[in-house]
Amino acid sequence: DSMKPVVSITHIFPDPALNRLRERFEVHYNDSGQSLSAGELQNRAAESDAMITYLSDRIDSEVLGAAKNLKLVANYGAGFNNIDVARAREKKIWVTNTPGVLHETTADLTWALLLGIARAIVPADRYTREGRFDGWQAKLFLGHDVYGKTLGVIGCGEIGRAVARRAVGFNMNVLYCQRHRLPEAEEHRLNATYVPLEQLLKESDFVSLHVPLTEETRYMIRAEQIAMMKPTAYLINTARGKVMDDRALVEALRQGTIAGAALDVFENEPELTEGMTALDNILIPPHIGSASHATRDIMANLVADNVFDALDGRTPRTLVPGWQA
Ligand code: 8YV
Repeated sequence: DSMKPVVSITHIFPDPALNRLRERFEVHYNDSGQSLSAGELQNRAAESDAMITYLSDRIDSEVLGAAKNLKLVANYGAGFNNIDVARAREKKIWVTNTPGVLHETTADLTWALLLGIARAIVPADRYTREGRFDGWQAKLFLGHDVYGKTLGVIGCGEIGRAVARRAVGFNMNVLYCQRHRLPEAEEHRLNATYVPLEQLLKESDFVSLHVPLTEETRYMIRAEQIAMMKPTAYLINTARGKVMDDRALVEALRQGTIAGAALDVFENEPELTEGMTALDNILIPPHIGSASHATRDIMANLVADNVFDALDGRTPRTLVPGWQA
């Protein structure tokens, strides 16, 4: 039915939300598993009433410029650094993301990485699988303790706070830094202390990144910042790759400047920085922070809700901050 509004989905999308959309709209679904090219994104923008995008789609001024009836770009994810929000706003195209639904799952993964790297779970597992375990040894895979240590949370939004909250059970001292001091972060359940970045880097045993990628946060962690950390400390990035300099990290891990790192996101994702895979003190899952069955369905349903809002003439429920401003 050519009268139905067109909704383009640029990448693999969960079935329950996909089916909801198909009941009402003409859905152009890219289920190839490959990202669309810039030219293809422009074609989608030209033909669609709403577009559902994911982090690898660059929704820049050219793509937005091709739009004719486009009312909404609905990003399947909390981060939306892939979208030129200012340009969209100029063109009166709404932009939404998925806040409020994936922070707990991403905090779970952050803790899986934190514990996993501190106790060398992956190399230890590999050792057993390789048939090398020939009896208990006092010095086999010695790691560092987690309980009672200091956790530094950089960026205390909903993900950072969910990470900090989990630290209470490990009896940790929590430091946080971000643009503004945050009374919620100091409430009893978190008991986090606001400190400058430099102090957080110097005093933390685990440093975890939870800032969005913006002009302010791009490359905020470079060689100089890594050098401030303790030689026994670990760095965890489940935020965005370009918040840090991965080459400086690889070099620091080689030199023993810090004890280890865990990255769920990469500077030039999906490419890896040279030398990364040769290191044993780094964990590198493939951007799976929000990847639980339940959370991905909830995210996709929120994306669909935003599409229904926009195409039924309501203001979408989770506009990105820049759009509301
Ligand atoms: C998304 C993420 O799955 O929410 C984010 O910012 O990085 C992930 O949860 C990914 O961005 C796909 O769009």
